[in-house]
Order: sequence, then structure tokens, then C-alpha cells
Amino acid sequence: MARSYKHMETSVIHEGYDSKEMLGSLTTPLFQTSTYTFDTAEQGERRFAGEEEGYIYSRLGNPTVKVLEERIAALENGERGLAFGSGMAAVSAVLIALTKANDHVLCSVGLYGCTFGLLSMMKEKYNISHSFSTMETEEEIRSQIKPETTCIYVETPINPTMKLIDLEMVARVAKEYDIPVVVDNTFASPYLQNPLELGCDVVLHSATKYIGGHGDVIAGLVVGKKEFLDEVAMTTLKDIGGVMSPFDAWLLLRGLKTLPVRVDRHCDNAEEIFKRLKSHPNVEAVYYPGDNTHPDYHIMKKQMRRGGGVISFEIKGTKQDAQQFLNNLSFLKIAVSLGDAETLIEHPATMTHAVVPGDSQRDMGITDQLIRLSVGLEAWQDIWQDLEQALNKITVSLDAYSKA
Ligand code: LCS
Repeated sequence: MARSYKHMETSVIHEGYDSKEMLGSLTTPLFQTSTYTFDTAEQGERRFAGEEEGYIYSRLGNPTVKVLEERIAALENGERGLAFGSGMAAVSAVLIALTKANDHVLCSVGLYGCTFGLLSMMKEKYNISHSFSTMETEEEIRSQIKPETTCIYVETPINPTMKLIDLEMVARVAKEYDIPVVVDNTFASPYLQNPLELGCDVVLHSATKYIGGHGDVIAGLVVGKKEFLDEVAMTTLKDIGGVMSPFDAWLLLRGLKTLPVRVDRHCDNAEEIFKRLKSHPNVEAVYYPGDNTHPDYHIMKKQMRRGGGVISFEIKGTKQDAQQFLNNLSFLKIAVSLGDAETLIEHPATMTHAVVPGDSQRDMGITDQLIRLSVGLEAWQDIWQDLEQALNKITVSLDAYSKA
């Protein structure tokens, strides 16, 4: 669906919904129903045969969910959108649709832990192999493509290392081989980055994060070509069944209305926190693509509106120091997930990426000292005050460590 409005700020509020069709209701009504009644047996037959438009059963379609699917399709500038019960339901539906036994998936170096887990399971059960590429140059990508490669799967920014991949370059190389490129756009959100406009084929989100934005929904969204998503809708969505509930779609429609406002504030706050983390003596390194010292800053400028709300950083010390730092925090929450109003902070090596074995963690750049910070919407001064006092206390622990 092409966007009907020139600006994303208007599209997040209006796309896919016409109040005139819904008794003038300003907000999208919540169709909290599992099934739909047929006037006659013959009508039921026609609906199942696809000869008549209309709802059948909410696993096959629901009016509230449909508004969300149309809205996300417009935001990502794709032909069709599909909603799922979680980000992982979306990831698995797409990967299963694009592969069969003995195929190969080429991935970015660095994937969300459960996506890594899913690929490991697909290898074990169906001999669908995968390999990782830095995707830094065209030659590097070409050298990793095999005759049996049926999908290139990319996260950018990568969870949790905040490395970036040049999507326009990956799409260009993939076209030569006719291999679809799938992009997990969770960290950027549709406000900051639109992979389909850069030539990629499928974009997906854990809508649990910035799209929901309020820490109260688990959900996934996919956008791409109608032909492919029609197939997904009838197979790996309908038959595997990881559908979104109408209430979650309703919450996401509400969350989406403020996406640009929220994400801009997340970025403003992240920029302030980045500067301060960078000059703290107990911080070894900070990774934030919104800053011009980040090695992939030129890619950010090319394909993202801003650097986003997530920062990762390595503290000086050991795994115990990293854990002590988290325990030292006063009001900031130790939690996985990201993109919420609350600042959330976690230890990837033992939490989100714990399923990734140690050597693969090292290949991805996940160390025991790495901390992931999803900068929230609180005043950045309060966020920094809490981070700073917790970082200052590491000095004590480091002293103890060096004396031991
Ligand atoms: N893709 C990315 C990049 C993610 O970060 C996540 C979840 C998913 C997909 C899966 O989405 P879900 O099923 O949870 O909606 N990432 C999480 C994280 O970093 N912390 O907690 C969950």
C-alpha cells in the first residue's frame, strides 16, 4: 500500500482507517470476536471458496487486525502487511516460508538470540543450514552465497552490538542472484528506516518494542509483496497459527499514533546519554550509530533518519562487575525488551543472547562486559544520574578486584 500522506507523522494516525465505515468511531473499534456468522449455509460455502469477500474466523482475519496490517504496510511502503502473535512468530513464519530441507540462509553477524535458536533448530531438524557474514562489502556477500541460498536475513541495527548493515548494497547483490532479502527492522522502527524503499523484499518487526512502545504487548508485523504475503497468510500464518489478538492490534494502533514523537525523544535522550557514557572513566567503549565516531555512521546517514534509542557499552571490569553495575541501579529497570517509556537495561551475554554459545557470542561481539541500554522517555538528567552513580560504584569493585 502506498502511503496516502506525505508525512509519516500523519500516516501513523490515519492510514488504513475510515471512521465513516465504522459508525463514526474516531478510534478503530475493537472486534473482540473469534468467529463471524453466515446468513446462510451457501454464504459460508462461498466465503470458504474465496468467491465472496467477508470474515470467516479470526485466525483467518479480523477487522481490527486488518486496520493495523494496512497501516504498517503503508508505513513501510509495501504491498501487504501481516500481523503475528509475537516477533518470533513473524520471524519463523517468514523463514519457514522461504526455505525447505537442504536450503541455506545467509545471515548478518549478529541476530537476536531466539532467531539464532530458531535457525539452529531448523538446521538440526530439516538440514536448513545458515552462515554469518559481516556484509561489509559486495565481495564478502558474494563469497558467502551458495547455490542453495534461498534467503538473506539481516538485522540492522544489530541486537545488541549496534553494528549496521548497508541495506541498499545487500539488496543490490541479492538481486543478481534473485535471492530475497529479509530485514528485521525492530531496532529502527518504521519511523527511522524503511528497508523496502532500499530494495529489500521483506521487512519485519517485533512490534513488542517501539511500535507498541508501552511495554504491554507481545506482537510481530511483516510487510512485503502481496504475492509472497498472500502465501504466508495461507500457510505459515494460518496453518501454524501464530496470529495476533484483536486487543493487541488495538493497543498497537494506539501506540503507533505517537511513534514519531516517542522515537524522536528516545533519540534525543540517547544522544545525551551517549556523550556522558563515552567520557565516564569506568566505561571501556560505547556503541551508538547516531554518533559520528561509530564506524557505521556513514551507513546510518544513508539509510536511517536518526541513530535510535538503544546504546550498548562495555564497562571496565569483569562479568561480576557488569552484574554489580546493574544491581547498583536505583530506579532504572533491569529487564529485557526495548523501546518502552521506561529505560530498560540488560546483560546480553546472560540474558537476551544466553542461548548463543560462547564462541558464537564472541564472533558477534558480545562480551561479558557488554551492557545494552534502551534509553526511555524519562528526563535524560534522571537517567544519567542513576547510570552515573551505578558506574561510580564499579570503581570500588574494580579496586577490590585489583587487590584480590
Ligand atoms: N527481532 C529482534 C531484533 C528482537 O530484538 C526480538 C525480541 C525479536 C525479533 C522477537 O520478538 P518478540 O517475539 O519478543 O516480540 N527481542 C528481545 C530483546 O532484545 N529483549 O527481549 C526480547
